Amino acid sequence: MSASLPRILLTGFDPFGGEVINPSWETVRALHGRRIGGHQVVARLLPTEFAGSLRALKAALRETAPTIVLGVGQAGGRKQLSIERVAINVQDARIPDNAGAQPVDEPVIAGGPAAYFSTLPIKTMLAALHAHGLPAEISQSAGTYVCNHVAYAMLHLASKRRGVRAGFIHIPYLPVQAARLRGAASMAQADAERALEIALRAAIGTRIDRKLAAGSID
Ligand code: PCA
Repeated sequence: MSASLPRILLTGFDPFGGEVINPSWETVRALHGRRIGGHQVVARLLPTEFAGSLRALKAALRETAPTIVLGVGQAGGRKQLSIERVAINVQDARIPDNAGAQPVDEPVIAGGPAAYFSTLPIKTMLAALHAHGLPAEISQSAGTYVCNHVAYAMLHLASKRRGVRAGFIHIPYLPVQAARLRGAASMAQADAERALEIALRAAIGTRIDRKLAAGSID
């Protein structure tokens, strides 16, 4: 790690739910060490576990002292890259996590606010992706599984550190996963890597987000 450059912490997850790879880790590990917009990227793997992910996240934050934290996760079935707007203070697991835990209707942080909004300029990031011909959307829910859990905790921890901005992006399956799943949407790893780089560059260069309609009615 360069001592002089500000750092971006990028996190990805290990495989879960019967998969043998997770596109989030494959993508962020490929960006590890890259320089983006005068920042150095540091990638860290988080386990797909409610408790373990937060332990690993806290250690990574301590170790890297980033100015930007971007969590990345797999959202199997989504058709395009999803920039998450919000993380909510709930854990409601449809399947057990990789440690066998299956919390239902528990808070991520007892006594914490109901939700945190991303502190990255999500609309500017979206517009940058579209301008580069990459399919992306704003997502109004990061779910209630480990990704939402990590996104909420990141935003909670970042809210206590001056000058630290945080957000979360879900990416679709990789083609190699979709080939087995017959009909599932996918995004090539090279596109996902390029998309994260473009989104991060947009985030670094923008303090005040633009207003751009990207809501949903469902
Ligand atoms: N996706 C899961 C957890 C780990 C991952 O990559 C989720 O969306 O919650």
